[in-house]
Amino acid sequence: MTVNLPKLTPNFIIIYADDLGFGDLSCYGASGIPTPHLDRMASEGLRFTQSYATAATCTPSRYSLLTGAYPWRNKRARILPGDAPMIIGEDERTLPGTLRDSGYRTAVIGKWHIGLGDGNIDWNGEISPCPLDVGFDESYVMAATNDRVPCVYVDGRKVDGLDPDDPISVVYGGVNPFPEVATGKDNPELLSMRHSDQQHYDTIVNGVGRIGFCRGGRAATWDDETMSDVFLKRSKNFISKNKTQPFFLYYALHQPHVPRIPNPRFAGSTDKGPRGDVIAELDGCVGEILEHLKAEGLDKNTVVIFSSDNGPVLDDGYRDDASVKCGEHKPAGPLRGGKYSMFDGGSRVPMIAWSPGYIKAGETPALFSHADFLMSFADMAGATIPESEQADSLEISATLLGKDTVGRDHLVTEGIGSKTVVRQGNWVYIPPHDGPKLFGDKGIETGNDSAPQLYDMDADIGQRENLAAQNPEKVAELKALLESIHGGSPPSGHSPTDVCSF
Ligand code: NG6
Ligand code: CA
Repeated sequence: MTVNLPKLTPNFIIIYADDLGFGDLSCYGASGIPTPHLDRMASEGLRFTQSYATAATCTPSRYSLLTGAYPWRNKRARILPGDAPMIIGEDERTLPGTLRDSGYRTAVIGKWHIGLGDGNIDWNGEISPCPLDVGFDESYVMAATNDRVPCVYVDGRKVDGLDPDDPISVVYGGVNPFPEVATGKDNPELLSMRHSDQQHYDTIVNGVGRIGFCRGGRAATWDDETMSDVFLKRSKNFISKNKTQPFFLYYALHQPHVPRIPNPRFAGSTDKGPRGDVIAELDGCVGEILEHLKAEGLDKNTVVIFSSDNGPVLDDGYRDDASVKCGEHKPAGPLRGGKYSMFDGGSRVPMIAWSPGYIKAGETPALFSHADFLMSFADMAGATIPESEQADSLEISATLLGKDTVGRDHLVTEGIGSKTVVRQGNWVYIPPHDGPKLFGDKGIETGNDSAPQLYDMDADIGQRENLAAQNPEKVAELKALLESIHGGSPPSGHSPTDVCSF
């Protein structure tokens, strides 16, 4: 459908990092990892200090980014295995679908992790549903994460480069059903990357143990070292191809998620080991996209958002020196907790909105939820969404453009297992939860406590002083607010593939 749009309708690009923390960039206070392009993007754009992904893990956050709905509304929105079915319904309102209906060309390039197929996926045939069924015109994705099989790119409905004589089979759970496939468990001598847990010792692909069993698809297997270049090149092509009409690109980076395998150009470029190197690589990608927009004359008419799907983790299953080499660098900055956590380190993430034509440079403390892209972009694109389909998304484009510095009144986030947390103004309320205080051996605080927790984020960004006992009225008010949003308890997204008894 071609629609004549008003001249100033912007293009949109969301560059979404995978597990990048609030403190990982110099423009957010870090000093150990060079991120010159993101720092420049921040100095030319609007730097958010209180923007939140909706969850502390990937699938739930990305589900909200694309649908505008809080993840606990969908009990399948939890960390998905690589063969999980698509969790967005084909008739569900989505951000790309809304923009496509308004005349935009839309693409997702990079990490998907929202599920593919209908539960009985045939990797050797047509994959349906896929991103093309939920609003994207083009799709070039890794199905789940870079530590999960199948380690292939899916181009539209097909695995890219698949040799039909070497079909792919994927199985999750149990014991290895493919005797010819080497696993990290039985063939550790074949591993070139060391392991710290038993979840990443199934199929060995490129010398790295992955979660899940997989055989076949050798010609289609990705090369971890060039993954960044593959997604970047596709993204630049998509931009160039669509320069004469509005477009939306969801460029979903795989860095700095494990396994961290930078291109040799970046290997050793920092003194922080592979985690630092892939952050430097990610920064390079952002720089190239901004340069490319300028070269194509699109920099004044494109809104670029850079953010992350959840907070940081150092050791997430591979011993890659991230903890050892971290030194003084604090991936979550001043925040408590990290990936998986109910504390702010789990879901408060760096976010920069850049658009020389639309957004004045600066910094904003406005409260923003990644669920808000749906309504806010829709408004800028001239689309209207019926109230019944707005989900949890708010039209706060003025906040995104820096004209409003308050943003939301309140928002809900969640730690792993759909454990919800509410923030209103400067207050964060974490309901009582049983469970371990630390997340496995990752050194990350979960936020579990049998007592209610209340923090004043203005006075105590590190959530050190639980003020619940002194403020029973505030606790009651926020408890009631949270329950008015989701009822007594949200559906639990916890599953055996979530790590730890959590
Ligand atoms: C966990 C994996 C972790 C990562 C995560 C998903 C362990 C032992 N395993 O189950 O490595 O893949 O799932 O990350 O932690 S996410 O960013 O996609 O949510
Ligand atoms: Ca993630």
